[in-house]
Amino acid sequence: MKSFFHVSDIGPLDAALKEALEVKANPFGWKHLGENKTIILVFFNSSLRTRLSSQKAALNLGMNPIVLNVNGDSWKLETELGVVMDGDRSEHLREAIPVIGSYCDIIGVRSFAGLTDKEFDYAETVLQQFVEYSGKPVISLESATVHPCQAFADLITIEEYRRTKRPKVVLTWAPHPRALPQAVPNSFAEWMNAADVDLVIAQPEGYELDPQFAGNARIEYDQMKALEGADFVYAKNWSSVKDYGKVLCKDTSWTVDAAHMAVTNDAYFMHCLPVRRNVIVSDEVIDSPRSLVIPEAANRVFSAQVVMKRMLESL
Ligand code: SN0
Repeated sequence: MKSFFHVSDIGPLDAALKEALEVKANPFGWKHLGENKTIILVFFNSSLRTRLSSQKAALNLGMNPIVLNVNGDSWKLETELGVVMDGDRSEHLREAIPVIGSYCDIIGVRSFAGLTDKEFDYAETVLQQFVEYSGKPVISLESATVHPCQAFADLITIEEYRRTKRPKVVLTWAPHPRALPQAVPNSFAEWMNAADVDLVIAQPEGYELDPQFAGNARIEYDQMKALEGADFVYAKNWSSVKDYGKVLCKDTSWTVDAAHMAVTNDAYFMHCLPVRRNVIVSDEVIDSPRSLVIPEAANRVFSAQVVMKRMLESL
């Protein structure tokens, strides 16, 4: 596998899921693959799960993980080409990336959407420079438009907990005080569209996801109606695509609480974390036995491990 951004990069999902469950059952079974191999994980933004699960996945495969926190430990990096670098950014990606590439075999990059320039974000300008200038396989650890390691872990979790062959999965927008990227809902929708599930996206007007990710999902503007009979409720806030990066709605009636869960088919609750309690979801729902947020986060190790395993196998 050359890079990991989209569901198409992983090939048939049945095989990927089977492999994830094999890796989960035997996490150290492929430890020889990573011997004398190095992965560099570059973080332009904060992280808890991605940072730890990626390192754990690399260690399970016998690899050496090195973490670089840009803006903290390194020089501040310029990401735009053609600018006069007389500000506070000391080094350009054009030099930093090939240097990083010369020290490792695989690169993981976290680089959130800036949410000001849609064209810059949706061209995945930062991630594409890593592909172009490093010469190494690149994993998106949440980049401007996608978070594939999360979506793969979500799919593994749904596979483990589903009670029917084709569960109803509802991705519901929920309120948040800040403008957040679309990467998590984009990838979740992309992966659920590719999987054998009935996907419904519930959102207020103006929150339509880019069609390349929303695909053929049913869109519902009445959240309660969308939730009826759901087997899985996946809550997430995102900012508007149309009115790029803007918060258009703060309606707290969209916060997922017990009344929302009551109309579902005794659904499981999911969220990628970090989550704002009593903003996105009530304490009662996230603390209930139907909440999968912890097993979902635990599966982040195995989604990352399958991706790294396949990259190591094709080096
Ligand atoms: C990120 C996002 O894309 O929504 C990362 C999710 C994995 N979330 C946040 O930035 C939340 C920040 C906050 O203040 O709650």
